[in-house]
Order: sequence, then C-alpha cells, then structure tokens
Amino acid sequence: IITDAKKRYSAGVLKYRQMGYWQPDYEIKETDTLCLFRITPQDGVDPVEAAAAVAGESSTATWTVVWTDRLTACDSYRAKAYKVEPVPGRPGEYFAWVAYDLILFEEGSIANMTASLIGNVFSFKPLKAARLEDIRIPVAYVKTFKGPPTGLVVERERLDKFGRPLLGATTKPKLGLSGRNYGRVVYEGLKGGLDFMKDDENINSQPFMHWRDRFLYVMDAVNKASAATGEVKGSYLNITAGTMEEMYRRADFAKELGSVVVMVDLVIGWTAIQSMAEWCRANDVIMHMHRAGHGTYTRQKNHGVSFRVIAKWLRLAGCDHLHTGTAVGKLEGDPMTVQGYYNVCRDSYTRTDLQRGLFFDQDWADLKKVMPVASGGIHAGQMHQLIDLFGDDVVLQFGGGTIGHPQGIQAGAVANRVALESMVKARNEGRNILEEGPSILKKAAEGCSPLKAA
Ligand code: CAP
Ligand code: MG
Repeated sequence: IITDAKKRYSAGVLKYRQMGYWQPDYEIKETDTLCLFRITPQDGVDPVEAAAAVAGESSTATWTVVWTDRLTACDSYRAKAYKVEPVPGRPGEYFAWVAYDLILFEEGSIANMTASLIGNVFSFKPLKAARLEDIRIPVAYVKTFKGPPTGLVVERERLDKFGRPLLGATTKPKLGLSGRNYGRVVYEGLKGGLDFMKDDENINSQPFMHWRDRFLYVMDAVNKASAATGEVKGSYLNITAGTMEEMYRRADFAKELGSVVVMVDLVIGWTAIQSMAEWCRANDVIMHMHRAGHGTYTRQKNHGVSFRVIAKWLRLAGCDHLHTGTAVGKLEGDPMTVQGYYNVCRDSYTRTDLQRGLFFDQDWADLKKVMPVASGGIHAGQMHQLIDLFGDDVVLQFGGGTIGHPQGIQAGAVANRVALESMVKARNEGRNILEEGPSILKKAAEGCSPLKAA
C-alpha cells in the first residue's frame, strides 16, 4: 500500500518549485516569520521540491494551480522555501528554511499561526516525516501578543524571594487522595521550606476528591504554612476542565480563596491557554503551565514539533511558569538542548546557538520572561548539577524527591531547602559546585538529619 501511495504522489499540474514556492535568492524581510523544518522526503522525491511543497501547503497552495490565485497578490502571499541542506549524520533528512510574510497570520493568535505552520503539511504525501525545529517570530508579530501575565521579575517581587531558585513539589500519589489528606501533604511540604506545592497534571475533579474540596483544603494548608513560616507560599491549583466556562468557574474560586497561582495543562489547547492567560492578567494571578502531552509532538527526532518552538509559542500566548525539562531526572533530555529551552523562556534576546539547538536570533521585544520549571524524577542529591545547569531563575520541583523522604514529607522539604541554600552559598563564595557538590552536600548534612537521610 505504501509503495502505491508513493507512486501516486504527483505535484499536480505544476511542480511546487515552479509555482514560486522555491526562491533560493529570496531576500528575507525583518517582518517575515522564518521556520526551519526537518523533512524526510519519500524515496524518489527531490528535497527541493519537498521543501517547496511544505512552503506551499503551509501557506496558499493546493495540489494544482487555481484560477483564483490571479485574484490575490499571490506572490507575496506565497511562503518561500529559500534554503535546503542535508542534515549532517542523518541520511535522508534535510533542513528546509521557509519564510512567511507578515500578512499571512492573524495578530495575537497562536491557533491561526499553527493552523498554517503545522496544519496539513505534517500528513503530506511527498514527506515520510517532518519536524518543525525552530522558528523566528518577527518583532512586528511578537508585539501583537500579550505574553506572560506576570513574568518572572514581578513574580519574585510578589513572592519577596531573590537570589536562589524557587522550590516546589508535586503532590503524590497523582490520584486517589481525599481532600483532607491532600491538604496535609501541601501543608507539610510548604511548612518544611518549599515555596510552592503543585497539583498533578491529571487531577481535576474525580469522584475521590471534588475540585472545590481540593481548593479549600489546599488553601487552608497554604495559609497555615505561610503564617507558620512568615513566607509567601502558593500551591498551583489545577483548573484544567472540560469547558472554558468550568475553567473560569474554578479560576474565580481560586482567586476568591486568595490563591496567588493557578495551573493549566498544555492539552487544553492554544485558544484556551490564551483565554486563561487573559484571565490571569486581569486578576493578577500567576499562570503555571504543565506541558502534559508535549511528548506527542516533541519526542521523535524526525517528526513533530521541537519543544523550543512550543516554548516560544507559549511565551507569546502567555504563561508565567513552564515545565522545560531537567536533563538529569527521570524524563529524557539532553543538557545542551534543554538549556536552549531555558534561553527561550528567560532571554530578552535569544542568540543563535547551534549547540543548544537554536537556529535563529529571536528578539523578544520586551515581552515578559517565563520562569522555567525543572521537574521529573529529581532529588536533593542532584542540587549542584541543577544549579550549574539552570542558575537561579528556575523552579526546582521534587515530587517523589520530597514526598518519598524516609522521615516524612516535611523532612523531605527541609532536606531540599537546606541542600539548595548550602549550594547557593557555596556558589556565591566562588566554589566549583559541579566538582565539589557531593562534598558540599555531605558537609551540610552533618547539621541536618533530614538531608543526611535524603
Ligand atoms: C513529576 C511530575 C511531573 C513531570 C512533568 C510527574 O513528579 O509530577 O508531571 O515532571 O514532566 O508526574 O512525573 P516527580 P516535565 O517529581 O515525582 O518525578 O516537567 O518534563 O513536563
Ligand atoms: Mg505530574
């Protein structure tokens, strides 16, 4: 069947490259959106024709020329593939660069941009596989998005916490706790020294715990822990639900209870994300983004969408915290590539850096910065590696690495806070924490039995 399908592929009346979608001498405009696709053409399909087909199908083309083309300013509306190169060390794969005119996208709409860029093209017959590796969004288009509702600078001011990473933990087990027991976990974690606790991605309003109970018990725990420690604390209340109406209802209740933060999952979709960001902007609430589902786009190296592109879209759409990977925990990730994602979240201007997977300069045009979140199988013993990799502007989140502590949840939180503060102190004294990390932790553990046990 596959062989037949390949045979049946034909560009139609004219090849895409002849229709103007291949322009190797194209002069890039400052206002163009630039995309880098990794394409794997079907056997026998010329890579340049495949690149032109991607440009065509993600902008104006269909499989044949149409009379109505002549009724538009078709030349500027066509996206232009302007460069194709083999991917080093990956036979059969090519990088294809494509430029899109500003007029092709609606202002302030990720849904519209993605309907073109990752719409039909990913199931297009001339390609075995396609991956959107990187994107340059022009300043003119960036300025049509409102970006993070709070941003990391204002978040630190509101929390009154500076000069160190923030600490968090995901309440575990993921599902099954009653409201009262759940609230107890939140209290213990925050009282022990964490800044944030967090709902898991799949906790919404199941029979064992209705969402209102979760919110009530969690906020009771947050208030008690704040009073006991004198610190601003929060717990990301997951407001993900089946409809926008229900999400707004949950967000309003979180705000009414005094929560500083709400959380949504990536799976709610781009328009829902932009709407919730709008709500957070209007209500001065931090928006935590859990990237649940991203692996379906990002994991395969030859097909899908890179996380650096998703992170760029999310910064435009507006979130304050974003799960960005750890490179050292239970989930896959290469340290250099992951650092590239952090740059996308935190830079004012992201420079091209091929080692970190960044193919374009990106001017963020003063859009607020996103606080990245490192999470997934990390623990106090990796504190030196985490601080070395990510610096201070990050939330380090230890779920199992807090709630699995042998002496209890509060002890787990104490161990993480002491490990963090001793490592930040050592770094500020100019010590090489990557080399000395384990001995710094052992020394700190002499005065802290929870850290010793951890
Ligand atoms: C972490 C976590 C997070 C993942 C998400 C989990 O728990 O709650 O959902 O970290 O991954 O369910 O696995 P642990 P990412 O701390 O106990 O591992 O941050 O990469 O999106
Ligand atoms: Mg989780």
